[in-house]
Amino acid sequence: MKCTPKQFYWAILIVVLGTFIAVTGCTGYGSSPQTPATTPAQVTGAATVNIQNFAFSPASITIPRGTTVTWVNQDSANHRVLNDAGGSIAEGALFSSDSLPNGGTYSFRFDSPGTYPYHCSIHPSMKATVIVT
Ligand SMILES: [Cu+2]
Repeated sequence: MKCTPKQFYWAILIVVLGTFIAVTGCTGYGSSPQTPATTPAQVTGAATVNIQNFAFSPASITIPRGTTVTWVNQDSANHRVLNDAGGSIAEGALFSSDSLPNGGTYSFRFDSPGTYPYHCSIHPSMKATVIVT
């Protein structure tokens, strides 16, 4: 088929318009993907310290930050876990349990690296340390 100059003109126009619409209609698709915010990996570790025979076991525990430590009182006597930094949370202690009866538990999540000495406030000779890396 032989095109007249006018038909040829329209054919070019349609191709150009079609290309234009195809390109501009897809600009949203081609936009740069949103880079995900760099959030630190969620560490969900857990560790247990048993309280038995009037001692913390283990007396020294080393954990990665983000780990939740749970103390479990295996003794018949009550014990109370208290960070050495203060007599209570209000007085500067980072962590402080209630007086734990037999079977009682207390959990605290350590988010900052450091060395955290603690003791039993009922029996001050019971001393131990949590080391967070
Ligand atoms: Cu105690």
